Amino acid sequence: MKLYHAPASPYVRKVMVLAHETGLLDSIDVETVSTSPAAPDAAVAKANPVKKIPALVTDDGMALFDSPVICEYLDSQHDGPKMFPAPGEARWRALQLQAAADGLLDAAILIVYEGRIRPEELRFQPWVDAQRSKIDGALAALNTWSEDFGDRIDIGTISAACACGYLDLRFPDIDWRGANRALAAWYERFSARPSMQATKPAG
Ligand code: GSF
Repeated sequence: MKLYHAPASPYVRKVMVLAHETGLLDSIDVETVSTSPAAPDAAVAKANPVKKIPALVTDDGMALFDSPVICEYLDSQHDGPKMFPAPGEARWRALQLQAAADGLLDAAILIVYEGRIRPEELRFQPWVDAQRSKIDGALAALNTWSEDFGDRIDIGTISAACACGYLDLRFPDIDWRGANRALAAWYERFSARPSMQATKPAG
């Protein structure tokens, strides 16, 4: 399988952490690309009409996106403990957690692009503030839920960890730990996992 990849992408990291946890890493050929709304990568655009990474091309030529779909596909390709629980309460909790973490990342990425792509004179602070409010709301939910995470490893906790790691990478000025102590304590333990250490983005 070919994975279109960028080391700093938190959504790509979700896929890579799951691949580590499920023993699928050796079956994935990683192709590192650089893509942005202002300069989409042509190969990515062939695999994903939305022109975003991660995008996966399976061994039988199927092009899959976005990270939830790619992660669920990978989870169908191994015989170990599943990262997507079977239908029922545990599954809905894991998918709900993934959705909150992805929503945090979606808001964070929009702030990054506002600053990286939009010319300074066109930037709109109320827009940035609105995205920051979404990040804070998602963090509060993750913090509440994290009290029951225990040692759970599934698509939800993987997504939550990648979201926390992204804030450290791109928003070092946000002290998310101060207002979310339960989440911070959980993340301290979870981020020590080999799968997290092996996929830690360079600063
Ligand atoms: C979001 C991926 C995404 O925004 C997913 O995979 O879950 N819902 C998707 N990827 C960014 C790169 S990143 O910063 O993670 C991306 O491809 N941006 C390029 C663009 O054109 O938006």
